[in-house]
Amino acid sequence: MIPKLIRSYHYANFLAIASLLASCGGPSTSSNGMAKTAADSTKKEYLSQPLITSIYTADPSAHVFNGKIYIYPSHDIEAGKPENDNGDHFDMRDYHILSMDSVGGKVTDHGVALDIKNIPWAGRQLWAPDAAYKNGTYYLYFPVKDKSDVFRIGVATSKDPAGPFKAEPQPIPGSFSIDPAVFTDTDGNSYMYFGGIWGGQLQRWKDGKYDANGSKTDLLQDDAPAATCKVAKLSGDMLTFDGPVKDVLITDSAGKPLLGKDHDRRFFEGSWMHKYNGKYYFTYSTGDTHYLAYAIGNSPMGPFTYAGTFMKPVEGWTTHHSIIEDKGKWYIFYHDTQLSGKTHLRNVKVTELKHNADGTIALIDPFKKA
Ligand code: FUB
Repeated sequence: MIPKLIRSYHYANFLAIASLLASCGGPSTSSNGMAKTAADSTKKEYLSQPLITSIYTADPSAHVFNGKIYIYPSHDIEAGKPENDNGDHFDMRDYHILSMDSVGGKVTDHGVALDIKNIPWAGRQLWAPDAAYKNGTYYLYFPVKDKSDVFRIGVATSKDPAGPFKAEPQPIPGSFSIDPAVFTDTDGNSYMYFGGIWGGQLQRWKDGKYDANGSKTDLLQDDAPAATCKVAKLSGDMLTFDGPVKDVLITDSAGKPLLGKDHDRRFFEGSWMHKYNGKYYFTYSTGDTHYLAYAIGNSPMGPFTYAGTFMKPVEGWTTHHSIIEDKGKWYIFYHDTQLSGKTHLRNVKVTELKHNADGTIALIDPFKKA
């Protein structure tokens, strides 16, 4: 069992630990997010290198459009905001879209695709976006706090996958929290997965109502089913939800929902969906334990059975990913803090992802022994 002191620390505490460890030259977390001891600080190298070094980028949502790979990341900046449990220091103000012909090719930064000043309802903090395509239009989905400081999800459109994008005048009705991930199934239906606990405010929402003191509710209790990701089918025009927002149910192998205290396995933020051999793979970050985990189901709406961890903790507090298939290979896009050593100034990376013959995903270690 993880002591309460360890479980309750957040971004700010992590930063101090990460800086300390960076000076020791090793990766910054152990499996529970705490400092590694001298005994396990073997010198390691990064598995892959930042895709771009001219700006800080994070939360990479990758897609193949027109035979090219487009990456829709957050654009991290040093905004000078104090670090706190709400993640106020992640105060991003625009998006840049990256593209490349294939993994390993030249990366192009297409410049500002959407600026917060051009989103009429936005207050602050442009967090992790995603994109989709339908009928000649590209859709950029983005979470941002509204003028009341409540996270909502907006959508912007363009005829070019690299933008610029024009935001709709209002957020998507019924949307809340962060980290939209849009999956289009082989039958043409699209679904949005969204939500993130703690700074992402998911725990403050109950029965469609927002409670600013929601972190004190039963939604984060140890022995209750864990607060979980949300999913909604998208309407034909991709601009609204078509039907109710539902919970993404993640169970153990006995069919029981994962519990709030199950920090190594329960959902925290940063979801993604991919389909492989007819099965639906729901992937996500476990947040304070820093794993990327996956659960497998027979429908895009779930339920999903927890299947394991597929990436060990990266350097930096947050871990956020996307998965694509391109030219017959599968890839995971992710981020760490190699360039800055600071948890809010991240850089995106890519490496290959492998499905095993039994349908499991091979575990990725973002570090290799030197
Ligand atoms: O980039 C801001 C937040 O950090 C994202 O929304 C989370 O997924 C985490 O990566």
